[in-house]
Amino acid sequence: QDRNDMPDEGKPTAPQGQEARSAGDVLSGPGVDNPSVAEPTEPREPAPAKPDQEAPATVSPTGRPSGAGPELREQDGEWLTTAQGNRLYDTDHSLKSGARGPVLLQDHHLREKITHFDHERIPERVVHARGAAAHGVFEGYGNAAEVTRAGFLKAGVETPVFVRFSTVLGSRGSADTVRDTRGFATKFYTDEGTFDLVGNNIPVFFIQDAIKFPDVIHAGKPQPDREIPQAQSAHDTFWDFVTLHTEATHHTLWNMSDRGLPRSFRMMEGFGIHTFRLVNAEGGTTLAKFHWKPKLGVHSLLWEEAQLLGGLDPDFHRRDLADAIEAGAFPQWELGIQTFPDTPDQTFEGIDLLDPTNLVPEELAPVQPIGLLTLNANPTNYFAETEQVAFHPGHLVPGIDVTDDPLLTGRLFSYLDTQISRLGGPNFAQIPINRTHAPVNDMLRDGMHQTAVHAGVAAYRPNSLDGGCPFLAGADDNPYVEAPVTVPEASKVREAPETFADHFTQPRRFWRSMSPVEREHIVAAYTFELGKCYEQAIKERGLQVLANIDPDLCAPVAAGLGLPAPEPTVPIEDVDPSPALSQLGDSWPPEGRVVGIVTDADADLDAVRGVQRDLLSAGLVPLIVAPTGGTLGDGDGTVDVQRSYATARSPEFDALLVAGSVARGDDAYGARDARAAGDGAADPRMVLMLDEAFRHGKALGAWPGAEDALRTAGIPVDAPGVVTGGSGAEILDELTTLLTEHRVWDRFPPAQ
Ligand code: HDD
Repeated sequence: QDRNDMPDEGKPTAPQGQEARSAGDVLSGPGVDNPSVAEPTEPREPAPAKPDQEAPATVSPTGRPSGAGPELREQDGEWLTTAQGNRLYDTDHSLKSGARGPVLLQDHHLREKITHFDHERIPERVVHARGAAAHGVFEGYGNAAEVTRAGFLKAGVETPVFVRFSTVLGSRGSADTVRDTRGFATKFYTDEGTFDLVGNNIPVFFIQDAIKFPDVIHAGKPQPDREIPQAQSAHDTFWDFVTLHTEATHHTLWNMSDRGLPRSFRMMEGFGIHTFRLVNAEGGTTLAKFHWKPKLGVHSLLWEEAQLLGGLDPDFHRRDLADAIEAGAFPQWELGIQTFPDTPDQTFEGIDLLDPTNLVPEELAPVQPIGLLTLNANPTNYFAETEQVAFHPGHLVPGIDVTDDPLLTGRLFSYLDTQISRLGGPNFAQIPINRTHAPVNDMLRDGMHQTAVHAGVAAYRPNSLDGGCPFLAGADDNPYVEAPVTVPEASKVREAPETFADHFTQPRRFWRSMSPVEREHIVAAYTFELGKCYEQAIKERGLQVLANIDPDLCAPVAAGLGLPAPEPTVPIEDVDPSPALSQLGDSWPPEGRVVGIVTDADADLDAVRGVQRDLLSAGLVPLIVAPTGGTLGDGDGTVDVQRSYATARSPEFDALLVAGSVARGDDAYGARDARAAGDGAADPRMVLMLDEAFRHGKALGAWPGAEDALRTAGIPVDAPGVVTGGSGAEILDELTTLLTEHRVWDRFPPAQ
């Protein structure tokens, strides 16, 4: 209905002293034959930006270790307000017509609060949905100048970083300790723009060409009919894919090894995987692979621990990272590079450097450390920072360029594309955690969630209205330069090079580089995973792949599945092992290791406090375990309990020291457990904890006088890694030494 058709009494009336304009007036304007309305003909001066609207802003929370400054916190003043800043006097009751009457639609606060809540979630990442992150700093050693002109690698340059670790397959709420690859993505906020190194804790990838990425992920994610299983590879579609696409064999073998079950994000290596092209100040190029080497060494959980933790503490890894940083035990990694001459064939010692299912053994090309990463601050807000951070392998800085690895090329497309739907539009670079620390002067305008208020009228260049700016960098300004390498002239084809065809030699090298106990774990993992498949044909195909890696790997898995071991269908050629691939055989700093001190109110509490102090000053984390929570002792000499019998379980601890008895707790559980009859009987929960810790190869010690507690729990006190019989200090010393090797490996009988 036209407004003019309204009856007179419904028409708006003109404010006093003004004439109401007719519809004809409103419609007049440029192009309408009405000389009384003038069209502007002179270009207008742009309105100057207000000081707080300068755009795009370069301030970022990462400039401050805590992650957010007051200007970014979006919270100010003492009063609870609406999003528009109107003070509220009540937020717990809807506006109603009388206390028992209907809720009124006019309640803006109610509608705003619920509407905002309804839209709190954004789509989770299609892969790597579950993650945890931290802020830190990277310092270059200055020794990479010969191969790259990247400014952040120069000696002493400190660059803020944000690092996100993740699992690949699970949803955002899945457990941390599942068997999976871990993401290791680092954002360097360098002066020359942002550099993202988006890697994993495994140096090779499942596929050789990005076009297969949707397929491998469809196969690994929960099956589409029932959405089962969550965050696990032990199912038919995953094994169907990786046995039909044998290029996945190498990565799958790493997943089945201890690398699939990291003890901590702090104890993982990281790899850039692809071969990159480094460019030095003279334009000379070198091929390189990036490595992160953790100062604490590479260590893993046992499968049983990982499974227990899935229920006991699904946040085990994120908690471990956040606790360590909060306690000041800042995790550190050295960034290293393996370098290779940039030859036309892009191979090294016969290894195709463009094939991301290949690694180059460190014995052939040593990893040269070029800088140090320290994570020193937890995020302030998970959603704002960890969830909204957007990585992209195409975020490069001068001196680091890409190669023609077909997996990398596809990634260069995918990451930008995914942020647009995940973060709701093309302006995700303006989200505080994603803001570069370098000045930005781009021609990107408008779009969903545009928060910059751009001044000027000429969003193009050159122009004659905004001074022709911005200017283009010249050769002396170290601009972003793609290395002008020659692209071979060839026909357009959809095929892989012949050098991508060998899928078994590199996995065989990995298998043959493992220690006996690591091999035992791999055999157990394949037996479990293939054993969980329903389809017989998939199990048989899985065994065929294993036979082609090495019949010695295939035979015990076949035995476990109750199937015959097939003959290999490829020649089983010898390959030199690479000792660097094994996690065992060295020792590492025990810092940050968790030592449970099992004690009780009757123990020598002064001595317990002494142990706590010694462990803390050695950089370890002592946790007091006692029958119930609260405080032991009274007066000045009290000890706070961190874990009770009801909350303590073995996988949380790297070592246990019994400094008291393990007698039945008098909480509800202890009191009613029929097996714990009589005063002084061992508490079944402590028996279980000590038994598990022993089976899992944890260092165990008993304080003088507490050896009986171990015996009561059925622990053979003369077994390797069980420390009794010395002074308290000696026992502690020995436990700490045992921790430098992560586990008491001698307790595991060598595999047959
Ligand atoms: Fe990817 C996320 C690592 C291949 C497509 N990837 C993502 C993350 C990591 C990796 C660590 C999480 C980043 C974060 O914490 O936000 N991806 C890798 C590595 C690969 C790899 C090391 C091979 C060497 N990825 C790969 C391919 C494709 C993708 C071949 C697509 C063709 N990856 C994505 C993605 C994600 C992603 C869909 C999901 C969320 C995101 O990007 O930001 O675009």
